[in-house]
Amino acid sequence: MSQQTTVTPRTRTKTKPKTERPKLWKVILLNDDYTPREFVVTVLKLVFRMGEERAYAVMLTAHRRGVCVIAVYAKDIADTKAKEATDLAKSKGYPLAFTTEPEE
Ligand code: TYC
Repeated sequence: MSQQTTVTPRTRTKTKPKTERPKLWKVILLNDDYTPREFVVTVLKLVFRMGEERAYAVMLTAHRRGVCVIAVYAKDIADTKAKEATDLAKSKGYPLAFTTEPEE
């Protein structure tokens, strides 16, 4: 008389909330043979809000080693600042360039 019902327990696929932080991006200063040292320092102070001493040290590192990591930001900020700094140099006729790359 009484009907038997089979209850199949539902396997719940609970999605684990992903709270991974978005990657940070490095802004990298590239050396060149033409941009005056003082102009590099000015751009670092203006765009990256560095003090004179830090800006000078960063400029010197890029000058000696070819590149120097300036700072890390969220991707859009890193891209905007790198472009702003590169454009500023371009507007003065200097080949000074900044690039971005993701952190490990
Ligand atoms: N190498 C340049 C010079 O001798 C100065 C310079 C330093 C340029 C750092 C770019 O990222 C740079 N005038």
